[in-house]
Amino acid sequence: MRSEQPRSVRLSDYHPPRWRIETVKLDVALDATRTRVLATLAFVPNETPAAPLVLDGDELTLASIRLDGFELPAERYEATPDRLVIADPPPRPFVLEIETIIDPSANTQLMGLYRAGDTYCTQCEAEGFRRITYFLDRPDIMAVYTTRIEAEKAEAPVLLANGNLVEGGDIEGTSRHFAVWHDPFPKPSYLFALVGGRLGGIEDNFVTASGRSVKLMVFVEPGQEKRAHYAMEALKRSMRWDEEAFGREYDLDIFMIVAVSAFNMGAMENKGLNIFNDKYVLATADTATDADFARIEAVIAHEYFHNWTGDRITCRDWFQLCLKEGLTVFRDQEFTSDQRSRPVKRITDVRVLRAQQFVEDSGPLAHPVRPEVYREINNFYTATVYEKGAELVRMIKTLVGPTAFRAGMDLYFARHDGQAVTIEDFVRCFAETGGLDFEQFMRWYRQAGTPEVTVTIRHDAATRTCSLEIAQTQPATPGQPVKEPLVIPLAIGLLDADGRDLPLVFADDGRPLERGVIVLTKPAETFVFGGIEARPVPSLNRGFSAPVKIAANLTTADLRLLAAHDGDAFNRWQAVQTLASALLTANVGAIRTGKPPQQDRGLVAALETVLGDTALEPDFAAQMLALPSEADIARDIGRDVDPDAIFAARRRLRGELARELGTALRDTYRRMVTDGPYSPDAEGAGRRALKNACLDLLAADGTPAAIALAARQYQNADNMTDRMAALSTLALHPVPERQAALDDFYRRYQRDPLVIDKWFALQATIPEESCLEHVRELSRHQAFSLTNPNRVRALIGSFAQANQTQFNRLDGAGYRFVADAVLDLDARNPQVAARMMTAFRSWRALEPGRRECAEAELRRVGAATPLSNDLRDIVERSLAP
Ligand code: B3K
Ligand code: ZN
Repeated sequence: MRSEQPRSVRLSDYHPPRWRIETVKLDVALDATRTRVLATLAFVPNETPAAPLVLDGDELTLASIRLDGFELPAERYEATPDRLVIADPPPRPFVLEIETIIDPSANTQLMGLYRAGDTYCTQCEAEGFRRITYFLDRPDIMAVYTTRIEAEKAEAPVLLANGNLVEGGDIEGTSRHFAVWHDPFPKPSYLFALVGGRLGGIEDNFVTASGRSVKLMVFVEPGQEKRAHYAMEALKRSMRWDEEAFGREYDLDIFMIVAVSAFNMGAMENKGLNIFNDKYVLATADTATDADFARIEAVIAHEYFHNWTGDRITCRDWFQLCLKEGLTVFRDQEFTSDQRSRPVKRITDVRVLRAQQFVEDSGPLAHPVRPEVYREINNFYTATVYEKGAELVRMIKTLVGPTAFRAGMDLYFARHDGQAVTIEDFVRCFAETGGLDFEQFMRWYRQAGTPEVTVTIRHDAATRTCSLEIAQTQPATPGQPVKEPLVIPLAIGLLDADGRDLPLVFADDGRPLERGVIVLTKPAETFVFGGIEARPVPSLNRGFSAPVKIAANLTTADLRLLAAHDGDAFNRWQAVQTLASALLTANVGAIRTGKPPQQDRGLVAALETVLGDTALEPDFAAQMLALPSEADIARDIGRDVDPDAIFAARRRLRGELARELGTALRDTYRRMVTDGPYSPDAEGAGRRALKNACLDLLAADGTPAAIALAARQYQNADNMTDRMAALSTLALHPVPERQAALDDFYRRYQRDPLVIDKWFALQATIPEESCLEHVRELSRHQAFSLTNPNRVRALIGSFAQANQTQFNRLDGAGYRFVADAVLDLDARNPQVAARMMTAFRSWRALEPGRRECAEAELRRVGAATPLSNDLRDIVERSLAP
């Protein structure tokens, strides 16, 4: 563990590399505890006079070092586990041969070379390569890599690295063999990867737009091959889509995906050799839900798209992380929108953005999309960098329009291929193709916090005009007390009483509003539209064109009209959410003050219309039925949050909807039942989503008939989606059917860790007081292991992040349990521990009693020793005043 005091790295301190490395030859002799790495590095000075050579390391042991073929005398260098310094290197190109010895079996951080089960694999982003050899471990050092791997044939019959396979065979007279891989594309060290192990696999082929044939491989544990086919299909669709949508062809002769069982995050885009958490590869109808299939498709696409946005063009430094991540998320969102339902994709993305990024942005961990300082870069792979980063790309597209956007992307690829660049380089491309000045827009990258936009609509019958008075404010965030106004592209419509869009023409000059988008740039401004007879209903921020919070003087009647008629599907959904959220927020207040709760016939009527509208896309209808989550309501309330009151208000409303909409829910449920074999496609998934949303609401007040329906669906399901949905519904009710189904589930799937993760996660989210004790017991279950990140996230992560009432128990026991688990975990895997600790990030928004308990746990963790940099950084930022 790196235990030195955290250093701060600043964007303003960036200095171009003083040395370059042009080629890297790695010779890796795999061994479970003593892997030998011989790195041959060709250095070229990048400054005159030549600077001292300072290479990064992390827990390394140097075995030997040679310069231009001669052993380097001890007085010429200084080597520690985390640095290798040659104070007086030759002022000319030279070659260093560095031999290090590493222990993959002891690597519990899962950074660098480690073992996932019996498989040797690597994870180098962000700073893991320095755990393999001493190096200039920064993304602006781009080199051509040749990797030779050797291993015992029996232990690792499969040997993989980046690029194309150039050589391989047995090592005569031994039980070992080797493989040599060459990657002709210069790349930063964080994209290096190698894999060795006993792996099964499936193979396919893809012919690129220009007719090149590419071999595709998906490697999995032997016996899991049949679960890899969906991933392979998703890969081929991704490759085709990137050619069609962005003109990007694949560039090597082979593209490989390897699924491993122990991985710190989702997947990694290493050039030509993507390494995946097996959760995002393995899927069949009986082990994966529709949501799992959709996530696999999206992650496969995301990592594949990195080949151009990340690998061919990479980041100059880690502050530019959103250059590759925000852009690649945007690209995978567009891919999914084209493969599935665009409106539903937008709704689910905005749900995630609000649930993750808005929450991050309103608490102590708020940071700009391009941070300016970090102590541990791994803590900046955040919703802000990824999801808000993607929103900024989307706004650029909205501002310049689709044609100039595509031209800007083409320019970016043409101009910067093979380079390590900055956000400015990226945005400049669109400034040029779109003919726009992006100077003010750049504030989006620098300013943290979610902007608030207030809209006041006024109609003047005498002048037949409608005005929108719009003000924007930027909340203060840590280190940024004062902010400047942003460029906010707001897609809007004005609806007449029948819900039809009125033509939008500016009152002063009769100019039509282009593409339906007004662009805010000032703290306050007014837009006046003419030729409008009666007060229209405004539809604001259509398609969520800007990642902002909107407050407008809309009436309940306005919202009902939007819910029923808005031509923008996103805002139809938003209107229902706004209605439900207003009601729930009011009722939380009522519950806390002992007043009678309110009802909203309008909401019931709106949902009844949804259920009765057989022309609606089922997946979209399912989104309309889903009430704001407890976390959504907590976020809307914003301060003095009482999770128990939120839970009670939400439960009450769900019960009411079950009673009021019973018949419609049952009819829709029946209408959505399909016979015929399961297929994970969007259409079938949509029908199941609506069916299961109906089931869950029907059962909300726990009537025996609905519980029986859920129990039957559980038993009769021929796919994991329906089985898991029924189990999740049962999990909310303390009925005997629940335990029976949970026991049955374990019996059926006990040999399948990924499925048992669902079983852990579900039990960790049961909103009952006994949950914590039960989670404690499960943490001692034979299927649980603190050494596997998927198990940890399933049980402890779900409890901390998805069980609002029990994590936030009044007695603080939920916080204590999670803090203890985090401390345990920190000693072995700081990255996962730090991520888990972010569950405390909203502690200041809680009511005083809980706030005090959560703060005490943060302080206790902060005072523990030893503590990793990762965890210390999260705790200290969370507590900073
Ligand atoms: N680039 C990786 C994430 C690496 C995280 C390092 N802590 C996966 C991705 O975003 O595609
Ligand atoms: Zn990514």
